[in-house]
Amino acid sequence: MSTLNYQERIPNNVDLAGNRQLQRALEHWQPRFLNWWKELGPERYQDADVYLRTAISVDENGWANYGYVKMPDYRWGIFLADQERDRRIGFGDLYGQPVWQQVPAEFRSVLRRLIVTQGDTEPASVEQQRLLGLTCPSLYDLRNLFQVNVEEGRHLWAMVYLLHAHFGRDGREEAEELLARHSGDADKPRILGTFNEPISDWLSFFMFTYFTDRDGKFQLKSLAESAFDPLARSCRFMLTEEAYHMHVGENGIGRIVKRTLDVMKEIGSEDPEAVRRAGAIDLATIQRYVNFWFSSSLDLFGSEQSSNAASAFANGIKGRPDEASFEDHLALDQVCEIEVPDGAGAMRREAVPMRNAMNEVTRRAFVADCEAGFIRWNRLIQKSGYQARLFLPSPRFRRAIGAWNGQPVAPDGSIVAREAWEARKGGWLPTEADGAFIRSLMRQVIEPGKVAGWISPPARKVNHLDADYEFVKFH
Ligand code: BYC
Ligand code: FE
Ligand code: FE
Repeated sequence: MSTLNYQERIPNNVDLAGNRQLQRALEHWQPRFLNWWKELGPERYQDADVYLRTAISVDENGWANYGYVKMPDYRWGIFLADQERDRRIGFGDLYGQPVWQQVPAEFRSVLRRLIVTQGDTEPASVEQQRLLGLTCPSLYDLRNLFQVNVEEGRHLWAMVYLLHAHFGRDGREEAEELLARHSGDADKPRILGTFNEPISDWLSFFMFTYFTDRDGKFQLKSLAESAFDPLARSCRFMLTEEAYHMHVGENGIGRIVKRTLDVMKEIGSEDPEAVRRAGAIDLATIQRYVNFWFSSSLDLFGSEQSSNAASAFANGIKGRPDEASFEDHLALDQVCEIEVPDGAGAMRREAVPMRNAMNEVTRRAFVADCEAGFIRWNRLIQKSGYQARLFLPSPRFRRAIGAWNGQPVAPDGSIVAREAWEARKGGWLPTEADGAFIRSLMRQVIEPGKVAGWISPPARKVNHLDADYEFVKFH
Protein backbone atom coordinates (compact mmCIF):
# COMPACT_ATOMS: atom_id res chain seq x y z
CA MET A 1 0.00 0.00 0.00
CA SER A 2 1.33 3.43 -0.76
CA THR A 3 0.37 6.35 1.41
CA LEU A 4 -0.30 9.66 -0.23
CA ASN A 5 1.85 12.58 0.67
CA TYR A 6 -0.52 15.30 1.83
CA GLN A 7 2.10 17.65 3.18
CA GLU A 8 2.94 19.08 -0.19
CA ARG A 9 1.13 21.70 -2.21
CA ILE A 10 0.15 18.98 -4.63
CA PRO A 11 -0.61 15.77 -2.72
CA ASN A 12 0.86 12.83 -4.58
CA ASN A 13 2.33 9.36 -4.50
CA VAL A 14 4.61 9.91 -7.48
CA ASP A 15 7.48 11.55 -5.58
CA LEU A 16 6.95 14.98 -7.04
CA ALA A 17 9.47 16.38 -4.56
CA GLY A 18 12.13 14.32 -6.33
CA ASN A 19 11.41 15.97 -9.68
CA ARG A 20 11.67 19.70 -9.24
CA GLN A 21 11.08 20.56 -12.87
CA LEU A 22 7.84 18.62 -13.05
CA GLN A 23 6.76 19.98 -9.71
CA ARG A 24 7.31 23.54 -10.94
CA ALA A 25 5.34 22.86 -14.13
CA LEU A 26 2.41 21.50 -12.16
CA GLU A 27 2.60 24.33 -9.62
CA HIS A 28 2.34 26.69 -12.56
CA TRP A 29 -0.81 24.92 -13.79
CA GLN A 30 -2.41 24.66 -10.33
CA PRO A 31 -3.56 28.31 -10.00
CA ARG A 32 -5.02 28.12 -13.51
CA PHE A 33 -6.96 25.07 -12.51
CA LEU A 34 -8.22 26.86 -9.41
CA ASN A 35 -9.28 29.88 -11.46
CA TRP A 36 -11.13 27.58 -13.81
CA TRP A 37 -12.75 25.78 -10.86
CA LYS A 38 -13.91 29.04 -9.29
CA GLU A 39 -15.24 30.38 -12.56
CA LEU A 40 -16.77 27.27 -14.12
CA GLY A 41 -17.08 24.89 -11.18
CA PRO A 42 -20.13 24.69 -8.91
CA GLU A 43 -21.99 28.01 -8.92
CA ARG A 44 -22.48 29.87 -5.61
CA TYR A 45 -21.12 27.19 -3.22
CA GLN A 46 -17.38 27.77 -3.34
CA ASP A 47 -17.58 29.02 0.26
CA ALA A 48 -19.76 26.28 1.67
CA ASP A 49 -18.39 23.59 3.98
CA VAL A 50 -19.12 20.30 2.25
CA TYR A 51 -18.90 16.91 3.92
CA LEU A 52 -16.55 15.25 1.44
CA ARG A 53 -14.53 12.09 1.19
CA THR A 54 -10.88 12.42 0.32
CA ALA A 55 -8.58 9.57 -0.61
CA ILE A 56 -5.67 9.18 1.81
CA SER A 57 -4.15 6.07 0.29
CA VAL A 58 -4.66 4.23 -2.96
CA ASP A 59 -5.80 0.92 -1.51
CA GLU A 60 -9.44 0.06 -0.81
CA ASN A 61 -9.40 1.40 2.73
CA GLY A 62 -7.88 4.69 1.70
CA TRP A 63 -11.30 6.16 1.14
CA ALA A 64 -12.34 6.25 4.78
CA ASN A 65 -11.41 9.89 5.24
CA TYR A 66 -14.46 12.20 5.57
CA GLY A 67 -14.71 15.78 6.73
CA TYR A 68 -15.94 19.28 5.97
CA VAL A 69 -14.01 20.95 3.15
CA LYS A 70 -14.55 24.09 1.13
CA MET A 71 -14.35 22.84 -2.44
CA PRO A 72 -11.51 25.13 -3.57
CA ASP A 73 -9.47 23.67 -0.66
CA TYR A 74 -10.06 20.07 -1.76
CA ARG A 75 -6.77 18.18 -1.86
CA TRP A 76 -6.66 17.48 -5.56
CA GLY A 77 -3.59 15.51 -6.30
CA ILE A 78 -1.83 12.85 -8.29
CA PHE A 79 -2.46 9.27 -7.28
CA LEU A 80 -1.44 6.21 -9.21
CA ALA A 81 -2.42 2.67 -8.25
CA ASP A 82 0.55 0.71 -6.94
CA GLN A 83 3.03 -0.49 -9.52
CA GLU A 84 2.76 -4.15 -10.39
CA ARG A 85 6.13 -5.89 -10.45
CA ASP A 86 7.29 -7.20 -13.81
CA ARG A 87 4.03 -6.23 -15.50
CA ARG A 88 3.83 -7.42 -19.13
CA ILE A 89 1.85 -6.18 -22.12
CA GLY A 90 -1.38 -8.16 -22.08
CA PHE A 91 -2.61 -7.99 -25.68
CA GLY A 92 -1.74 -7.14 -29.27
CA ASP A 93 1.43 -7.61 -31.32
CA LEU A 94 3.71 -6.84 -28.37
CA TYR A 95 2.05 -9.39 -26.09
CA GLY A 96 4.34 -10.55 -23.29
CA GLN A 97 6.90 -7.75 -23.58
CA PRO A 98 7.60 -5.57 -20.53
CA VAL A 99 5.31 -2.55 -20.18
CA TRP A 100 6.69 0.95 -20.80
CA GLN A 101 7.53 3.47 -18.12
CA GLN A 102 8.24 6.07 -20.81
CA VAL A 103 6.35 6.90 -23.99
CA PRO A 104 7.89 5.25 -27.08
CA ALA A 105 8.53 7.95 -29.70
CA GLU A 106 6.47 6.19 -32.37
CA PHE A 107 3.34 6.14 -30.17
CA ARG A 108 3.69 9.61 -28.76
CA SER A 109 0.99 11.34 -30.75
CA VAL A 110 -1.62 8.61 -30.44
CA LEU A 111 -1.09 8.33 -26.68
CA ARG A 112 -1.27 12.08 -26.31
CA ARG A 113 -4.51 12.16 -28.24
CA LEU A 114 -6.10 9.47 -26.06
CA ILE A 115 -4.99 11.16 -22.84
CA VAL A 116 -6.24 14.54 -24.05
CA THR A 117 -9.61 13.07 -25.09
CA GLN A 118 -9.98 11.37 -21.72
CA GLY A 119 -8.81 14.48 -19.85
CA ASP A 120 -11.21 16.72 -21.76
CA THR A 121 -14.30 14.89 -20.52
CA GLU A 122 -13.49 15.42 -16.84
CA PRO A 123 -13.70 19.23 -16.58
CA ALA A 124 -16.45 19.14 -19.23
CA SER A 125 -18.71 17.25 -16.84
CA VAL A 126 -18.04 19.74 -14.03
CA GLU A 127 -19.00 22.56 -16.40
CA GLN A 128 -22.14 20.75 -17.48
CA GLN A 129 -23.22 20.30 -13.86
CA ARG A 130 -22.26 23.70 -12.51
CA LEU A 131 -25.77 25.07 -11.96
CA LEU A 132 -27.35 21.97 -10.46
CA GLY A 133 -26.59 23.03 -6.88
CA LEU A 134 -29.13 25.83 -7.25
CA THR A 135 -31.94 23.29 -7.67
CA CYS A 136 -30.81 20.36 -5.52
CA PRO A 137 -33.61 18.15 -4.15
CA SER A 138 -31.84 17.73 -0.78
CA LEU A 139 -28.60 18.44 1.09
CA TYR A 140 -27.73 14.77 0.69
CA ASP A 141 -27.95 15.07 -3.10
CA LEU A 142 -26.08 18.37 -3.06
CA ARG A 143 -23.20 16.69 -1.25
CA ASN A 144 -23.18 13.81 -3.69
CA LEU A 145 -23.09 16.21 -6.64
CA PHE A 146 -20.10 18.02 -5.15
CA GLN A 147 -18.34 14.75 -4.36
CA VAL A 148 -18.69 13.73 -8.00
CA ASN A 149 -17.52 17.18 -9.14
CA VAL A 150 -14.33 17.26 -7.05
CA GLU A 151 -13.46 13.74 -8.16
CA GLU A 152 -13.90 14.65 -11.83
CA GLY A 153 -11.61 17.57 -11.05
CA ARG A 154 -9.07 15.07 -9.77
CA HIS A 155 -9.44 12.96 -12.88
CA LEU A 156 -8.40 16.03 -14.81
CA TRP A 157 -5.32 16.26 -12.58
CA ALA A 158 -4.56 12.62 -13.32
CA MET A 159 -4.41 13.27 -17.06
CA VAL A 160 -2.60 16.59 -16.69
CA TYR A 161 0.10 14.86 -14.67
CA LEU A 162 0.66 12.40 -17.53
CA LEU A 163 0.80 15.22 -20.06
CA HIS A 164 3.29 17.21 -17.97
CA ALA A 165 5.43 14.27 -16.97
CA HIS A 166 5.66 12.53 -20.34
CA PHE A 167 4.88 14.89 -23.20
CA GLY A 168 7.13 17.89 -22.61
CA ARG A 169 6.12 21.20 -24.08
CA ASP A 170 3.29 19.74 -26.19
CA GLY A 171 1.88 18.19 -23.05
CA ARG A 172 1.97 21.49 -21.17
CA GLU A 173 0.18 23.19 -24.04
CA GLU A 174 -2.47 20.48 -24.11
CA ALA A 175 -2.94 20.91 -20.36
CA GLU A 176 -3.71 24.60 -20.92
CA GLU A 177 -6.16 23.72 -23.68
CA LEU A 178 -8.03 21.43 -21.31
CA LEU A 179 -8.98 24.56 -19.39
CA ALA A 180 -9.67 26.62 -22.53
CA ARG A 181 -12.24 24.41 -24.28
CA HIS A 182 -15.65 24.61 -22.61
CA SER A 183 -18.76 22.49 -22.66
CA GLY A 184 -21.23 23.83 -25.20
CA ASP A 185 -18.94 26.67 -26.29
CA ALA A 186 -19.71 27.62 -29.91
CA ASP A 187 -16.06 28.35 -30.75
CA LYS A 188 -14.16 25.97 -28.49
CA PRO A 189 -16.41 23.08 -27.54
CA ARG A 190 -15.36 19.96 -25.66
CA ILE A 191 -14.06 17.16 -27.88
CA LEU A 192 -16.80 14.52 -27.58
CA GLY A 193 -20.48 15.09 -28.33
CA THR A 194 -22.13 14.11 -25.05
CA PHE A 195 -19.94 16.51 -23.10
CA ASN A 196 -21.47 19.47 -24.87
CA GLU A 197 -25.04 18.55 -23.95
CA PRO A 198 -26.53 20.71 -21.21
CA ILE A 199 -27.30 19.00 -17.89
CA SER A 200 -29.78 21.51 -16.58
CA ASP A 201 -31.93 19.32 -14.34
CA TRP A 202 -31.42 16.49 -11.87
CA LEU A 203 -33.15 13.83 -13.95
CA SER A 204 -30.50 14.49 -16.60
CA PHE A 205 -27.78 14.47 -13.93
CA PHE A 206 -28.78 11.01 -12.71
CA MET A 207 -29.04 9.74 -16.30
CA PHE A 208 -25.61 11.18 -17.05
CA THR A 209 -23.99 9.57 -14.01
CA TYR A 210 -25.74 6.28 -14.79
CA PHE A 211 -24.89 6.14 -18.51
CA THR A 212 -22.07 8.56 -19.27
CA ASP A 213 -19.95 7.92 -16.18
CA ARG A 214 -20.33 4.27 -17.14
CA ASP A 215 -18.76 5.05 -20.50
CA GLY A 216 -15.96 6.44 -18.33
CA LYS A 217 -15.76 3.12 -16.52
CA PHE A 218 -15.33 1.15 -19.73
CA GLN A 219 -12.90 3.57 -21.36
CA LEU A 220 -10.83 3.60 -18.17
CA LYS A 221 -10.90 -0.20 -18.05
CA SER A 222 -9.55 -0.29 -21.62
CA LEU A 223 -6.85 2.25 -20.79
CA ALA A 224 -6.04 0.43 -17.53
CA GLU A 225 -4.76 -2.38 -19.79
CA SER A 226 -2.36 -0.05 -21.61
CA ALA A 227 1.29 -0.91 -22.09
CA PHE A 228 2.05 2.67 -21.02
CA ASP A 229 2.21 1.81 -17.34
CA PRO A 230 1.71 5.29 -15.81
CA LEU A 231 -1.54 5.60 -17.79
CA ALA A 232 -2.67 2.13 -16.72
CA ARG A 233 -1.95 2.88 -13.05
CA SER A 234 -3.70 6.26 -13.24
CA CYS A 235 -6.82 4.70 -14.72
CA ARG A 236 -6.89 1.87 -12.20
CA PHE A 237 -7.11 4.36 -9.37
CA MET A 238 -9.70 6.49 -11.21
CA LEU A 239 -11.92 3.43 -11.52
CA THR A 240 -12.32 3.26 -7.75
CA GLU A 241 -13.86 6.75 -7.90
CA GLU A 242 -16.00 5.95 -10.95
CA ALA A 243 -17.92 3.21 -9.17
CA TYR A 244 -19.36 5.80 -6.81
CA HIS A 245 -20.49 8.11 -9.63
CA MET A 246 -22.53 5.31 -11.19
CA HIS A 247 -24.07 4.53 -7.80
CA VAL A 248 -25.25 8.11 -7.56
CA GLY A 249 -26.98 7.66 -10.92
CA GLU A 250 -28.50 4.27 -10.18
CA ASN A 251 -29.81 5.30 -6.77
CA GLY A 252 -31.04 8.64 -8.05
CA ILE A 253 -33.09 7.07 -10.84
CA GLY A 254 -34.32 4.39 -8.44
CA ARG A 255 -35.53 7.03 -5.98
CA ILE A 256 -37.34 8.91 -8.74
CA VAL A 257 -39.06 5.72 -9.91
CA LYS A 258 -40.03 4.88 -6.34
CA ARG A 259 -41.58 8.30 -5.79
CA THR A 260 -43.49 8.01 -9.08
CA LEU A 261 -44.87 4.62 -8.03
CA ASP A 262 -45.92 5.97 -4.63
CA VAL A 263 -47.75 8.83 -6.32
CA MET A 264 -49.42 6.49 -8.83
CA LYS A 265 -50.73 4.47 -5.89
CA GLU A 266 -51.87 7.56 -3.99
CA ILE A 267 -53.84 9.00 -6.89
CA GLY A 268 -54.94 5.60 -8.21
CA SER A 269 -53.86 6.41 -11.74
CA GLU A 270 -51.03 5.71 -14.15
CA ASP A 271 -52.02 8.57 -16.44
CA PRO A 272 -48.87 10.62 -17.12
CA GLU A 273 -50.76 13.90 -16.87
CA ALA A 274 -52.26 12.92 -13.54
CA VAL A 275 -48.85 11.84 -12.23
CA ARG A 276 -47.41 15.17 -13.30
CA ARG A 277 -50.23 17.12 -11.69
CA ALA A 278 -49.36 15.31 -8.47
CA GLY A 279 -45.77 16.57 -8.77
CA ALA A 280 -43.98 13.39 -9.82
CA ILE A 281 -42.26 12.37 -13.05
CA ASP A 282 -44.28 9.91 -15.14
CA LEU A 283 -42.54 6.72 -16.27
CA ALA A 284 -42.92 7.62 -19.96
CA THR A 285 -40.88 10.78 -19.43
CA ILE A 286 -38.22 8.85 -17.51
CA GLN A 287 -38.05 6.45 -20.49
CA ARG A 288 -37.54 9.35 -22.92
CA TYR A 289 -34.60 10.60 -20.81
CA VAL A 290 -33.17 7.07 -20.80
CA ASN A 291 -33.47 7.00 -24.60
CA PHE A 292 -31.66 10.31 -24.91
CA TRP A 293 -28.71 9.71 -22.58
CA PHE A 294 -28.18 6.07 -23.49
CA SER A 295 -28.01 6.81 -27.24
CA SER A 296 -25.76 9.81 -26.67
CA SER A 297 -23.40 7.76 -24.49
CA LEU A 298 -23.20 4.95 -27.07
CA ASP A 299 -21.65 7.40 -29.53
CA LEU A 300 -18.74 7.91 -27.12
CA PHE A 301 -17.33 4.51 -28.08
CA GLY A 302 -16.62 5.58 -31.67
CA SER A 303 -17.42 3.70 -34.88
CA GLU A 304 -18.11 -0.05 -34.99
CA GLN A 305 -15.24 -0.33 -37.44
CA SER A 306 -12.21 1.72 -36.61
CA SER A 307 -8.66 1.49 -37.85
CA ASN A 308 -7.66 3.79 -34.97
CA ALA A 309 -8.98 1.21 -32.54
CA ALA A 310 -7.27 -1.63 -34.43
CA SER A 311 -3.85 -0.02 -34.30
CA ALA A 312 -4.28 1.05 -30.68
CA PHE A 313 -4.95 -2.62 -29.88
CA ALA A 314 -2.13 -3.95 -32.08
CA ASN A 315 0.36 -1.60 -30.44
CA GLY A 316 -0.63 -2.31 -26.85
CA ILE A 317 -1.95 1.20 -26.31
CA LYS A 318 -5.61 0.50 -25.57
CA GLY A 319 -6.97 -2.95 -24.75
CA ARG A 320 -10.40 -4.40 -24.17
CA PRO A 321 -12.09 -3.92 -20.81
CA ASP A 322 -11.07 -6.85 -18.59
CA GLU A 323 -8.58 -8.08 -21.19
CA ALA A 324 -7.58 -10.96 -18.87
CA SER A 325 -11.06 -12.46 -19.27
CA PHE A 326 -10.46 -13.08 -23.00
CA GLU A 327 -8.72 -16.24 -24.17
CA ASP A 328 -6.98 -14.96 -27.25
CA HIS A 329 -5.08 -11.74 -26.57
CA LEU A 330 -3.89 -11.35 -30.14
CA ALA A 331 -7.37 -11.29 -31.70
CA LEU A 332 -5.83 -11.86 -35.10
CA ASP A 333 -7.98 -14.48 -36.79
CA GLN A 334 -11.29 -13.66 -35.19
CA VAL A 335 -14.18 -11.71 -36.59
CA CYS A 336 -16.93 -9.73 -34.95
CA GLU A 337 -20.41 -9.67 -36.46
CA ILE A 338 -21.86 -6.22 -36.61
CA GLU A 339 -25.14 -4.90 -37.92
CA VAL A 340 -25.13 -2.27 -40.65
CA PRO A 341 -27.90 -0.66 -42.69
CA ASP A 342 -28.11 -2.28 -46.14
CA GLY A 343 -29.01 0.97 -47.86
CA ALA A 344 -32.44 -0.34 -48.85
CA GLY A 345 -34.23 0.19 -45.56
CA ALA A 346 -33.17 -3.06 -43.92
CA MET A 347 -30.30 -4.38 -41.82
CA ARG A 348 -27.58 -6.79 -42.78
CA ARG A 349 -24.81 -8.46 -40.83
CA GLU A 350 -21.19 -7.97 -41.64
CA ALA A 351 -18.14 -9.82 -40.33
CA VAL A 352 -15.41 -7.37 -39.31
CA PRO A 353 -11.85 -8.36 -38.35
CA MET A 354 -11.90 -8.40 -34.55
CA ARG A 355 -9.20 -5.78 -34.10
CA ASN A 356 -11.15 -3.31 -36.19
CA ALA A 357 -14.22 -3.94 -34.06
CA MET A 358 -12.68 -3.13 -30.67
CA ASN A 359 -14.90 -0.08 -30.21
CA GLU A 360 -17.93 -2.31 -30.70
CA VAL A 361 -16.58 -4.94 -28.30
CA THR A 362 -16.23 -2.27 -25.63
CA ARG A 363 -19.64 -0.80 -26.42
CA ARG A 364 -21.30 -4.22 -26.02
CA ALA A 365 -19.68 -4.69 -22.62
CA PHE A 366 -21.06 -1.27 -21.68
CA VAL A 367 -24.57 -2.14 -22.87
CA ALA A 368 -24.59 -5.36 -20.82
CA ASP A 369 -23.45 -3.41 -17.76
CA CYS A 370 -26.28 -0.90 -18.22
CA GLU A 371 -28.90 -3.62 -17.66
CA ALA A 372 -28.42 -4.02 -13.91
CA GLY A 373 -30.24 -0.85 -12.96
CA PHE A 374 -33.21 -1.71 -15.17
CA ILE A 375 -33.65 -5.04 -13.43
CA ARG A 376 -33.76 -3.24 -10.11
CA TRP A 377 -36.10 -0.45 -11.21
CA ASN A 378 -38.45 -2.85 -13.01
CA ARG A 379 -38.63 -5.01 -9.92
CA LEU A 380 -39.87 -1.94 -8.03
CA ILE A 381 -42.51 -1.33 -10.70
CA GLN A 382 -43.55 -4.97 -10.75
CA LYS A 383 -43.82 -5.14 -6.97
CA SER A 384 -46.13 -2.15 -7.05
CA GLY A 385 -48.37 -4.13 -9.39
CA TYR A 386 -47.94 -2.13 -12.59
CA GLN A 387 -47.36 -3.54 -16.08
CA ALA A 388 -45.12 -0.74 -17.36
CA ARG A 389 -41.37 -1.41 -17.72
CA LEU A 390 -38.33 0.75 -18.34
CA PHE A 391 -35.95 -0.58 -20.98
CA LEU A 392 -32.79 0.16 -22.91
CA PRO A 393 -33.58 1.21 -26.46
CA SER A 394 -31.86 -0.55 -29.36
CA PRO A 395 -28.21 0.50 -29.75
CA ARG A 396 -29.12 1.51 -33.31
CA PHE A 397 -31.59 4.16 -32.09
CA ARG A 398 -30.65 7.85 -32.59
CA ARG A 399 -27.00 7.32 -33.31
CA ALA A 400 -24.75 10.15 -34.48
CA ILE A 401 -21.51 8.18 -34.83
CA GLY A 402 -20.84 4.98 -36.76
CA ALA A 403 -22.86 2.85 -39.20
CA TRP A 404 -26.24 3.98 -37.82
CA ASN A 405 -25.43 7.67 -37.85
CA GLY A 406 -28.60 9.53 -38.80
CA GLN A 407 -30.60 6.36 -39.61
CA PRO A 408 -34.31 6.46 -38.77
CA VAL A 409 -34.42 3.63 -36.23
CA ALA A 410 -37.16 3.27 -33.63
CA PRO A 411 -36.30 2.44 -29.98
CA ASP A 412 -37.28 -1.19 -30.67
CA GLY A 413 -34.58 -1.36 -33.34
CA SER A 414 -36.81 -1.40 -36.40
CA ILE A 415 -36.00 0.86 -39.33
CA VAL A 416 -38.87 3.19 -40.08
CA ALA A 417 -39.60 5.77 -42.76
CA ARG A 418 -37.92 9.10 -42.14
CA GLU A 419 -41.26 10.94 -41.94
CA ALA A 420 -42.51 8.40 -39.43
CA TRP A 421 -39.41 8.89 -37.33
CA GLU A 422 -39.87 12.66 -37.30
CA ALA A 423 -43.54 12.30 -36.51
CA ARG A 424 -42.95 9.91 -33.63
CA LYS A 425 -39.78 11.25 -32.07
CA GLY A 426 -41.74 13.32 -29.53
CA GLY A 427 -42.80 10.03 -27.97
CA TRP A 428 -39.25 8.71 -27.95
CA LEU A 429 -37.10 11.64 -26.88
CA PRO A 430 -37.57 14.45 -24.34
CA THR A 431 -39.61 17.28 -25.84
CA GLU A 432 -39.50 21.00 -25.05
CA ALA A 433 -42.61 20.46 -22.96
CA ASP A 434 -40.94 17.62 -21.01
CA GLY A 435 -37.98 19.88 -20.35
CA ALA A 436 -40.22 22.70 -19.16
CA PHE A 437 -42.11 20.33 -16.86
CA ILE A 438 -38.94 18.86 -15.37
CA ARG A 439 -37.51 22.32 -14.84
CA SER A 440 -40.72 23.39 -13.10
CA LEU A 441 -40.04 20.68 -10.49
CA MET A 442 -36.48 21.81 -9.87
CA ARG A 443 -36.80 23.87 -6.70
CA GLN A 444 -33.97 23.88 -4.24
CA VAL A 445 -34.49 22.03 -0.94
CA ILE A 446 -31.69 22.55 1.57
CA GLU A 447 -33.28 22.00 4.97
CA PRO A 448 -31.47 19.01 6.52
CA GLY A 449 -33.57 15.86 6.17
CA LYS A 450 -36.08 17.40 3.75
CA VAL A 451 -36.45 16.09 0.20
CA ALA A 452 -38.19 17.49 -2.90
CA GLY A 453 -41.54 15.95 -3.83
CA TRP A 454 -40.48 14.34 -7.12
CA ILE A 455 -37.89 12.00 -5.58
CA SER A 456 -38.09 9.65 -2.61
CA PRO A 457 -35.77 10.08 0.37
CA PRO A 458 -32.37 8.38 0.13
CA ALA A 459 -32.17 4.86 1.48
CA ARG A 460 -28.39 4.90 1.69
CA LYS A 461 -26.24 6.64 4.23
CA VAL A 462 -23.09 8.64 3.74
CA ASN A 463 -20.33 7.28 5.95
CA HIS A 464 -22.93 5.86 8.40
CA LEU A 465 -24.66 9.22 8.68
CA ASP A 466 -28.41 9.49 8.26
CA ALA A 467 -30.03 11.53 5.53
CA ASP A 468 -30.89 14.38 7.89
CA TYR A 469 -27.24 15.19 8.56
CA GLU A 470 -26.11 18.71 7.67
CA PHE A 471 -24.00 17.60 4.70
CA VAL A 472 -23.42 21.13 3.48
CA LYS A 473 -23.06 24.19 5.70
CA PHE A 474 -23.67 27.54 4.07
CA HIS A 475 -22.19 30.89 5.01
N1 BYC B 1 -18.06 12.77 -30.48
O1 BYC B 1 -12.18 5.81 -35.39
P1 BYC B 1 -13.32 6.33 -34.57
C1 BYC B 1 -15.49 9.88 -18.92
C2 BYC B 1 -14.21 10.90 -33.43
S1 BYC B 1 -16.13 9.26 -20.39
C3 BYC B 1 -17.19 13.43 -31.30
O2 BYC B 1 -14.53 5.51 -34.51
P2 BYC B 1 -11.65 6.06 -32.32
C4 BYC B 1 -16.39 10.70 -18.08
C5 BYC B 1 -12.89 10.25 -33.07
O3 BYC B 1 -12.20 10.98 -32.05
C6 BYC B 1 -14.74 8.42 -21.19
N2 BYC B 1 -16.22 12.81 -32.00
O4 BYC B 1 -12.82 6.69 -33.15
C7 BYC B 1 -17.73 10.43 -18.00
C8 BYC B 1 -12.16 10.23 -34.37
O5 BYC B 1 -11.61 11.50 -34.62
P3 BYC B 1 -10.38 11.72 -35.64
C9 BYC B 1 -13.90 9.32 -22.08
C10 BYC B 1 -16.10 11.47 -31.91
O6 BYC B 1 -10.47 6.92 -32.52
C11 BYC B 1 -18.55 11.24 -17.22
C12 BYC B 1 -13.28 10.04 -35.39
O7 BYC B 1 -14.49 10.41 -34.72
N3 BYC B 1 -12.72 8.64 -22.49
O8 BYC B 1 -14.38 9.63 -18.61
O9 BYC B 1 -11.53 4.62 -32.49
C13 BYC B 1 -18.02 12.31 -16.51
C14 BYC B 1 -13.30 8.64 -35.94
O10 BYC B 1 -13.79 7.77 -34.96
C15 BYC B 1 -16.95 10.72 -31.09
C16 BYC B 1 -12.42 8.30 -23.76
O11 BYC B 1 -13.16 8.58 -24.68
C17 BYC B 1 -17.97 11.42 -30.36
N4 BYC B 1 -18.84 10.77 -29.55
O12 BYC B 1 -12.23 6.16 -30.82
C18 BYC B 1 -16.67 12.58 -16.62
C19 BYC B 1 -11.15 7.53 -23.97
N5 BYC B 1 -16.61 9.42 -31.21
O13 BYC B 1 -9.25 10.87 -35.14
C20 BYC B 1 -15.85 11.79 -17.38
C21 BYC B 1 -10.22 8.15 -24.92
C22 BYC B 1 -15.59 9.36 -32.07
O14 BYC B 1 -10.89 11.29 -36.98
N6 BYC B 1 -10.74 8.21 -26.26
N7 BYC B 1 -15.27 10.58 -32.49
O15 BYC B 1 -10.11 13.20 -35.53
C23 BYC B 1 -10.78 7.16 -27.13
O16 BYC B 1 -10.43 6.06 -26.77
C24 BYC B 1 -11.20 7.39 -28.53
O17 BYC B 1 -10.82 8.66 -28.91
C25 BYC B 1 -12.74 7.22 -28.78
C26 BYC B 1 -12.96 7.15 -30.31
C27 BYC B 1 -13.26 5.99 -28.07
C28 BYC B 1 -13.49 8.43 -28.29
FE1 FE C 1 -14.01 10.94 -14.46
FE1 FE D 1 -17.08 9.93 -13.24
